Parts: sequence; structure tokens; C-alpha cells
Amino acid sequence: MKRRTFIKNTTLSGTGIALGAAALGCTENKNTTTVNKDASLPLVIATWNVPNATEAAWHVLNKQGSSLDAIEQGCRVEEADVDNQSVGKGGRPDRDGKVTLDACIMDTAGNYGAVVCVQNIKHPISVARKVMEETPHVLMAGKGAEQFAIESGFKPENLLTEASKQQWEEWKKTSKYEPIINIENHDTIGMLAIDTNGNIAGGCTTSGLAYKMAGRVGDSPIIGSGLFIDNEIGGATATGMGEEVLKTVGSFLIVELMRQGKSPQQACEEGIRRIVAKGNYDNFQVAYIAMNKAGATGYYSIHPGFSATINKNGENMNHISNSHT
Ligand code: SD4
Repeated sequence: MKRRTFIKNTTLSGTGIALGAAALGCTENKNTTTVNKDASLPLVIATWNVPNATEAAWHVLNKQGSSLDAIEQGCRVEEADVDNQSVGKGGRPDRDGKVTLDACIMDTAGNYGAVVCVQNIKHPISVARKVMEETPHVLMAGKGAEQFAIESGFKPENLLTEASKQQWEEWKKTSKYEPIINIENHDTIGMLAIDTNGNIAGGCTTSGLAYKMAGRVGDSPIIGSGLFIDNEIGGATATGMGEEVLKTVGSFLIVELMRQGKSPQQACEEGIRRIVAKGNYDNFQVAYIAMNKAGATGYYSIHPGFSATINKNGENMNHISNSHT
């Protein structure tokens, strides 16, 4: 029998109540529920505890900005934060000591741009947006992506901080290739935003699995896996062991499940179920967040320890996720 633990949400009522309220177009206000048609818009949700990122996104949304601008601004906050060792500058390197970044973005029209394995550029989310908006392509890799970024005005810089370098050197002493997500490597930011016009965009940015093999790319920059947006239905994004998300095309699956009538929460749970159904999930973590056109949200993970940050009405709330185990 699988153990199923329900952890109380830190701030809001239980997920079911939250979803029920959102489905009704209501706001939750501590102990009361008030009917208010557009109360849930605008709104931003991101993986992990990233209040600075969701706040930056909220500021864009609150000024009637687009969900796409909100996503870019929100993701940039984590990319610039050297204390977040899973994203941007300060990210943990691959096993050769190189920081290689992956990011993607999707707009409300279903356009997509991404960069994979790009070095020396702190803001891959912005390069991904440029790929989407200024090239005929959708996905650029490695040196070519870096060259495109530099030609577009991005300043190359060393992304390996002293802290990440020292940890990598420590790791090299044993050289045990055992990257376990959620213990040594989390905080990849996946973000979904819905603006006042009800349009949804999303982004995902990461330095990937710590001490990965050179050239390894996970789910985060891959359309349908680390992120998928269908502005008619909603969006989903992932964090955790990218290989498992890729094999189940997790984010696309979740959006399609919402199209078939599942709530964001139900869809995230089914996305996780597809992974755990294969067995052998003890040593890795995967988590999803999702949002639908009504501004209802969902989040779910394989193991405890995952949380999602939601900024609604300018107020950040970190929600401890329920999980399969
Ligand atoms: C990857 N999904 O590269 C990313 C890693 C991650 O929190 O999400 N870390 O597989």
C-alpha cells in the first residue's frame, strides 16, 4: 500500500476548498469566501518558495502588464539571485565545472522560445524570449545560443560563484555521480501567470541537475515537458528529475487533462501518477504546478518537501504541496 500524506497548507484552506472557490470565481479571505467574478485575476504561481520572483511578476500584472512580461521579470529575479543554486548565476555546474543553463518561455498565442546548455549568460529566460520573438526558430543550443545572446546585447559573464565552485570541488573528491533532486538540487523556477485580460503565459529556467554530464539537458526548456501553455485551457510547469518529466511529456499531459475537464489539482495529481505508476521513484522528486483559465491553481509532487508560491492581490503565499508519498 502506498503511503499518502496530506500536509496542511500553510496559509490557505485545503486544496479542495481553494479549488472549489476558484471554480466559483470566488476569493478566499481567511475564513470567508466572497463571490467576485474576476477576483482570481491577475495571478501568478511559481514552483518552490520564491516570493521575490512572484512579487516581481505581480508588479507587472498589477500595472495591467502582460502575463508574458510578468513571467520574464519574475524568472529574472531567480536567475540573478546567486543564492539560488539551481537557476542562473550561482547555479551548480556540470561535472566538469561548467554552469550550463536551460530556459523556455511560452506566450499567450502558443509561441515558444528556448535555449539549452547556454554558458556565460545570466538571463536565459530573456534569451529564450528573443529566440521566440526575433528569430524564425524556437530552440537554440550551446555556443550558437550564446553567440545569439551576445549579438543581441547580453553581456557574457562568469556564472560560477565561489560557493558553487567550492561545493563542486568537494563533490569531485568522491566523484559519486548521484544527483538526487530535492536534496542537492532544487529551486528551478517554473512560473505561470494570468493577466487581467485572462491571458496565460509561462516560463521555466534552470541550471539543471547538479554535476550532470556535460551536455545533459533536462525537461525545463523542452516544450510540453518542463512547460506547456494553451491559452484556451491553461498552463503547467514542472520541477524535479527532468528525465522522468520528459518521458511522460508531463506539462502537455496536464494541460490536456484540464482540457478534458480535470481541475488543475486533479491534472497535476494524474501527471504525478503517470510517473509513480512506473515504480522506482524513491530516489527522485518531481512536482507540477498548473493553472486554468479561471485562475484556479493546482500543485502536487511525488514526495513531501515541495511548495508553490502564489501571488494574488499582491500578497505572496507559500503553499506546502500535498504529495503522493
Ligand atoms: C532538470 N527539472 O534539469 C530540472 C531540475 C529541477 O529543481 O527542476 N530542479 O531536470
